[in-house]
Amino acid sequence: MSYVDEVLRRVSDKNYSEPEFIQAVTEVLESLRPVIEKHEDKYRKEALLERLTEPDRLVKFKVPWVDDNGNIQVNTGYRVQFNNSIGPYKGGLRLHPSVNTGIIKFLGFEQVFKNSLTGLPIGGGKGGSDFDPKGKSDREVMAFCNSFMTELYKYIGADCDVPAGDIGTGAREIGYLYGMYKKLTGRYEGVLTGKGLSYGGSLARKEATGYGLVYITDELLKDHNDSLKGKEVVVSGAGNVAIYAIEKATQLGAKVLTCSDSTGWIYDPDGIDLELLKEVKEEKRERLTAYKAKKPNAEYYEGKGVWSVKCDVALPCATQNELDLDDAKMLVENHVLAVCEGANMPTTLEATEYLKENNVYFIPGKAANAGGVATSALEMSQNSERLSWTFEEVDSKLHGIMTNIYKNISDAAIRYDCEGDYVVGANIAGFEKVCDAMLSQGLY
Ligand code: NDP
Ligand code: 2IT
Repeated sequence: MSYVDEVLRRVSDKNYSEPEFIQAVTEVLESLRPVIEKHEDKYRKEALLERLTEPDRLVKFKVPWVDDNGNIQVNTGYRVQFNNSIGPYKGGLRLHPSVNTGIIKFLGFEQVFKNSLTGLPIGGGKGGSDFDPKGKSDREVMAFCNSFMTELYKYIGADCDVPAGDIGTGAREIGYLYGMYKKLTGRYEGVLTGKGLSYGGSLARKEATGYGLVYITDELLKDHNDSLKGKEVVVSGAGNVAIYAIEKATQLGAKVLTCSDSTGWIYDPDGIDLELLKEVKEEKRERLTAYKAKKPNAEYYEGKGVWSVKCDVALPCATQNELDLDDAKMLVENHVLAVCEGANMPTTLEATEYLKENNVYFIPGKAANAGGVATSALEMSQNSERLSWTFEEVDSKLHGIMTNIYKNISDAAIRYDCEGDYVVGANIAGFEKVCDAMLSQGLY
């Protein structure tokens, strides 16, 4: 049996109750076949793939807090420190009821390759909790964050592990977490990113993931003698990534027709009204029905459905496995040109295969959404030198990083005779640096 098959079987057997983790590992190892085959004996002897697919450590802890009715609630907190061979662990904290060990491990594993692709010195980590911030008062969110940090602070630090935002964790949550970290340790350091601008945050971090996604999408189209200008774009999600992807796509001359949340979706024939969307989601934390109420010309539908809308470019920006084979078939039938992932692993393995077979350009999340964590690393640099850069400075560095990622994943695919396969390109380009660093540092 080939080394890749051996390790895939081992990972599936060992982690049988973690389907998302198995899915993420399968996608990466399948792409790495040509690289591994070249050095099969050496890598097997080094147990390189076993070491790569086993996190350095995973902490799981109790998070008790008191709700507004005086009742005690108990959630589970997680932090996975997956691989720090190229830099301190870095990755977000997800607060969503669906969070479990397998979800956190899949996200941590993806983060290792994504962070490598940024070209910056950051390793891979992820964390979170099954706590749901939706519908909670600010006081309840603070009570949860305080309790979460009283355990998490033992494992993190500016030079060791630097968490940030993800689903359900935005500026409000990062602020409460930072306050408690400071109180517990007495240290004012860049231990979290996505901080507010008044206490060490970076300009353009809020916009970075969505902007970066659109920069790389535009780069892809330009490489194929096209551009985003005049394109019709379908976006899923209505959170941090979706909002700033809509903003940048609109600035570059595209028309964004949709957005969605977990209860329904909007089709706006005039193009999504960004100011209204920000008011509904960022300020008032409302459902998308509030968008429809203020914009009668838009259509609102319950459930999922954005992939049925005819478009040139699709940007999934909500959550994992939100774009399945049936959705891919609808997109292909409607002649979609490109699918670029703003979320982490939003496209199922079958849907990805179908899109690629039908010549749809496809950029996987670990490359397409890397602008967020890259800008987090820029926030860490600013904190270390105790300076703040301007919006333009950070944004232009972000643009440069995304252009570079596109070039690297495109070149890696060409080197392995897979021109245009950006999944293979991203996995190989991300892997090469981590592999080299792991082998250089010996067994640890
Ligand atoms: P937010 O919490 O800001 O927004 C998430 C959006 O997706 C909301 O509209 C939410 O709807 C929707 N959503 C979440 N879960 C589901 C679900 N199970 N079914 C349907 N809709 C869902 O998160 P972000 O925008 O930060 O994150 C979106 C994606 O991007 C995630 O996959 C995240 O891992 C990834 N990502 C985020 C980065 C960042 O910098 N924030 C960086 C790189 C990747 P509702 O409010 O109704 O739950
Ligand atoms: O998935 C991701 O890359 C993030 N949620 C951002 C992580 C970070 O450290 O900024």
